[in-house]
Amino acid sequence: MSKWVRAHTNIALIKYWGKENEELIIPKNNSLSLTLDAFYTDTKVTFDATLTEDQLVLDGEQQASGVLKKVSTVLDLVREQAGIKTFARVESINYVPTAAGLASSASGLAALAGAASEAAGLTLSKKDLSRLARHGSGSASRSIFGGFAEWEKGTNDEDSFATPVDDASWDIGMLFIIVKDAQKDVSSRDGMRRTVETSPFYAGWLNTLDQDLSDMKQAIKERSIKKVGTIAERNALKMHATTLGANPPFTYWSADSMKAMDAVRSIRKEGYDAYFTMDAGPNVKVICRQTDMSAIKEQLITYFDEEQIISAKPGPGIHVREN
Ligand code: FM0
Repeated sequence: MSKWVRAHTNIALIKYWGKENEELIIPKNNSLSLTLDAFYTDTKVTFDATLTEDQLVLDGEQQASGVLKKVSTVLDLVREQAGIKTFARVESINYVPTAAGLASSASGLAALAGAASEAAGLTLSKKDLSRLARHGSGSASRSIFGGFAEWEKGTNDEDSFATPVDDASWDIGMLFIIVKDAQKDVSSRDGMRRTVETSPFYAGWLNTLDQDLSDMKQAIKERSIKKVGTIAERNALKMHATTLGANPPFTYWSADSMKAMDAVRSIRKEGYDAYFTMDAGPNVKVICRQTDMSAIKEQLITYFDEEQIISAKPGPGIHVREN
């Protein structure tokens, strides 16, 4: 009997944005993230000789074969390593506190890497699990680890993987602001490709990354929310600036994203250390002290409905689910 494996999502403080090698998912730059407790995926894989194709049952619903591309990429690598010839049934449950539209490829593909290798009887190191998850989705490479993790870009399949940076067992947390006015979708995969290929600002993004990354590592060492937040906010704004220079241009920001960023700036003026970051969608994440989270949430619900705000703390790395 194969086991259920749980992986938590992560949010990058230094963003991954752009691939050096599209096929192997080797990134242009190192990235650094915080794994969170509030959002996670449980996955179980069963290799089954009676199947005629790979199957994905997500939250109880069988998915069309079109969405299976990333899943089959990971399964193929596991089959190759384990000498398995059969297709697999993948059962997956996404745990998201509300209907947040936070479908997470990071937790999903990390859990799949863990569950598939477990079902195949492979005993992979964390490093090799991270490499495997990377093939599904780049950001998934970081969800193998709890706390802060850095994905070292490397140059090839062997040396591109995440490593733990700090267990985040200090006073840091994140509030998610789930906005309601979703923008037209550009997937992160398509968005980063278009930006690399066409945005004149992309070079500027890459130029400042090493500095942001080393500043961030120092800030984490110092356990300084002020510094971690300031660097993360700056890094996210730079990433989002590159999309405006793309051809055709695009943005992940909606009117409510702007409202959320303004709210965070106002809360900061009131004396709280609160900083925002955003990914390839309109939701806004607020970096702050865990001990300030309820006070900051009180302020945020003067701008948004209470159910739009979700509190998260640092979360654990990938593990077999206990039950
Ligand atoms: O997480 O093409 O992993 O560092 O979330 O599957 O490798 O979905 F803000 C964007 C995540 C990108 C930043 O990209 O892309 C980050 C982002 P894939 P992902």
